[in-house]
Amino acid sequence: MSAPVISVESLTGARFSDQLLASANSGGCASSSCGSSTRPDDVDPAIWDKIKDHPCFSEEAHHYFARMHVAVAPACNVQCNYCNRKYDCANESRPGVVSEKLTPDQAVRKVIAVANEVPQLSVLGIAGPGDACYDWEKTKATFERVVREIPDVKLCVSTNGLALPDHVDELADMNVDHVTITINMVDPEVGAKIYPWIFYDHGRYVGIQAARILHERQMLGLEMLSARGILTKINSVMIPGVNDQHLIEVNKWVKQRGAFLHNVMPLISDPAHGTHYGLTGQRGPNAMEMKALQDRLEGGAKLMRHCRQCRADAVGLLGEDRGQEFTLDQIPGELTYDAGKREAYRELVADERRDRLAARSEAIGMVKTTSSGKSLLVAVATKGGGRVNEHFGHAKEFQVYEASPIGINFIGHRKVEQYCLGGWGENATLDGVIAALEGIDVVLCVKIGNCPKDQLADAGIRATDAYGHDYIETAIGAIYAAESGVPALAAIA
Ligand code: CLF
Ligand code: SF4
Repeated sequence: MSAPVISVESLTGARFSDQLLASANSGGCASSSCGSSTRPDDVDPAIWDKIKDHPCFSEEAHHYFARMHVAVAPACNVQCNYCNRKYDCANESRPGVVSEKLTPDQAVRKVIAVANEVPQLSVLGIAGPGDACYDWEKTKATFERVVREIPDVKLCVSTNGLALPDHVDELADMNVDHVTITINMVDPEVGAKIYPWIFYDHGRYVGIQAARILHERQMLGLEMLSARGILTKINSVMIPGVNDQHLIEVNKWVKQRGAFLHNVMPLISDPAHGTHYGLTGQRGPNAMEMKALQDRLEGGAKLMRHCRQCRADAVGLLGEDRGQEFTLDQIPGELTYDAGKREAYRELVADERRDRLAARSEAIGMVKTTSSGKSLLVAVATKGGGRVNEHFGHAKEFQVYEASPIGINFIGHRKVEQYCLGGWGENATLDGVIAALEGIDVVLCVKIGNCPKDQLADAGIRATDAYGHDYIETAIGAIYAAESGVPALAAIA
C-alpha cells in the first residue's frame, strides 16, 4: 500500500531508532522490564495490566500507544439533540465529521493494514457513527474476525447504553475489557431536554418516559459490566444550562456503580451541522467552564482529561489522525498480518516507560518539596513518547500541564492551527495560536524562532527550547524549581 511506514524515529528521535533496531535484530526482548514492571505505584496490578497499552484509559499510555476506529455500525436507536446523524456519533467523536463507513470484511482488512504499518497501534474501537450495540451484528462480526486474525489488538466499544445490557455477556466472551457509555443525565427531567426520542423494544418513546428508559438501561449496563470486571469509561457531553451542574450528580452515580473513568466532553454546537442544539443556539462550554467543572469533580470518579474527541475512523496516537493514509482505496485486496513492527516497538517502549516513570517521580517529588505555593501552566509541543520533541511551528496541539505544590498533572490540551508550513509562518495563524494559549505561563518545544518567541512574550507567555527531547515532567520540574528560587537548572529567555 502507499501509506508511508511510520517509523519510531519520527515519533521519538534517533536514540529510539537505534534501540529499536538493536532489539529487533536480537530477535528477542531487549528489556528485563517488559510489561507490568513499569506500573505506577498507585495502580492495582490487575487494572494496570488492562490499561497499560490503552491510550484512552491511561493518560500515561497515551504518550506511547495508538487507537484506530472502524465505522461499521451506522444504525442508531437514540436521538440526541447534538446529533443529526449525517455525521459521526457525537457521543464519542468530533461532531461535524463524516467517516468512511465499512463492512466488517473491509474493516478487518483495514485493521491488518494499520497493524502492519503503525507500531504504536494497540486498540481497535467501534465508536460510531451510530451505536455499536444497537447495530450489533456488524460490531460482533468485526470483533470476532479481529480476535481470530489479530489477537494482540485490544477491542473497545462505545455506546449510548440503550442496547448495552443485551450484549454484555457477548462482549465478555470476546474479551472486550473496555467499554464507554455516554451518560449525560441521571434525572429523566434533564434527559428529556437532551433526548427527544428513543427506539426500544420495537417501540418509539418520547420525553421523560424515553429518558427514564434510557437512564435505567445505562445504569443496568454499567452495573453488569462492573460485575464482570470490564472497565468502563463514562462520556458526558457538557451542555451549559442543561446538564452542566447535573454532571456532578452523574459523577457520583457512576462512581457508585464502578465506573473506571469519567470523561466530560464539551458540547460542540455549530449551526452548520444542522443539529437541534446547533440550530437553536445552544452554546458549548468554554475552556474555563470545562476546567471549573472538572476541578469540582476531582475526588469523585477518576477523570479523563486527555480525550481528543476523535473521528469515528481515526487512526494514530490521540491528537494525531492518520486516517487519511488508510482509506479503503489505499488498502490492497489481499493482506497478510505481520506483527513485527509492533512487537519491536513494544520492547522499546517497555524500557522507555520505566525510565520516564522514574524521571517523572523524581520531578514530581522535587516540585512537591518547593514551598513557593506557585501554580504554573505549561504548554508542551510533543509528538509522543512523553518528551518535549515537537517544533513550536509544527504543533497542531499543545499538551497542558499544571505544576503546583500537589505535583505535575496533565490537565488538557489546546488545539491550534499549524503555524509553520514549509518553513514559512503566517502572522494571522500565529495570532490564533497565541489566543489558544491564553492563560499559559510557559511553552516548551524543541525549537522556536525569535519572531514567534517575541510575540508570545508580548502576550505574557514565555517560550523556551532549552529542554528539547527531555521528558516532559523533567523539563517542567526544572522550570518550576528555577522559578521557585531553587538553584537554577535552566534559564528561560
Ligand atoms: Fe476509541 Fe473511545 Fe475506545 Fe478510545 S476513543 S472507542 S475509548 S479507543 Fe479516546 Fe477518542 Fe476520546 Fe474516545 S480520545 S473520543 S475517549
Ligand atoms: Fe447521534 Fe450517537 Fe446520539 Fe445516535 S447515540 S443520535 S449517532 S450522537
